[in-house]
Amino acid sequence: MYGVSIRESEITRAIVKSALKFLDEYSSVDVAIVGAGPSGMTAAYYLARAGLKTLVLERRFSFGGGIGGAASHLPSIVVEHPAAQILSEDFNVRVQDAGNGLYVVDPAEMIAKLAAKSIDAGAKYLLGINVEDVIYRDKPARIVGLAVYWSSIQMANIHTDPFFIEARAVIDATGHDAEVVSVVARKNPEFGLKVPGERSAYVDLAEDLVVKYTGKVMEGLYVTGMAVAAVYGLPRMGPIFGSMILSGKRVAELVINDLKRI
Ligand code: 48H
Repeated sequence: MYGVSIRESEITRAIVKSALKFLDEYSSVDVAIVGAGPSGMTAAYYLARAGLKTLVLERRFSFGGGIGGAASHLPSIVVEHPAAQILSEDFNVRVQDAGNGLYVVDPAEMIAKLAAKSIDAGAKYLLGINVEDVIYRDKPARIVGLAVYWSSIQMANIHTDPFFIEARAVIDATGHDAEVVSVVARKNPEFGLKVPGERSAYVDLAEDLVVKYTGKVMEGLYVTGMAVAAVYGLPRMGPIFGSMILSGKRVAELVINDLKRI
């Protein structure tokens, strides 16, 4: 074909060699981010840019989380200041002034550029991976990694033991259900974590509080994005995404600062 003869087994070897090299290299990372939604991808960009070995684990085969389906499936994402400026300046996303302090961006562009910018900064993504549990240590209590398996296995509903990824910091960016913090709260009650779930909508309050409460929930475990609202019982904000960007940036700054001190 095109002057080259392709052996089927060589295709297999190329896949297996490169995939295993990747999994080998990334079985231990500085930061594991669970979820490739707006907060997770934003965090990935700043963490990778700071030189940290950053891996994003996403259960779907696609980027973006809630960005794509954004405002009731209408193709516009609303953000406010200063997230609009951050999207424009750091991610090169085109931002349109919609008046009243609001700005509109194209969801497809936002997904593509958050992904591309974070990858160009050095972040790695593993798509189609479901995070089902954490690895912990006691004395002192801390989270030191994740237990994961392929999403297809989860969908097939057949039991398989997970494999492990060690991380100096784990970030829960799983959105409304705060899945990582929830599993720690359920399986390790001695750590005292609770996930009360988010409250009803109150945009002004929600946008500020989600950013304010972004951060460490216990040693080794951080929370960003909508998961913050679930963990701290904060109001939701509906189809406005400024706090997701600010929260992702903030968690990255906190993790960078903490990891520098260790
Ligand atoms: C692997 C997982 C797992 C798992 C989930 O929902 P997201 O977009 O999350 P955020 O917090 O970055 O953004 C929230 C925003 O999209 C939103 O919903 C808003 C602003 N709502 C306001 C309102 O009032 O409703 O993305 C989370 C990602 C998704 O892609 C999931 O597939 C993924 O995390 N994920 N990946 N293992 N256990 N759980």
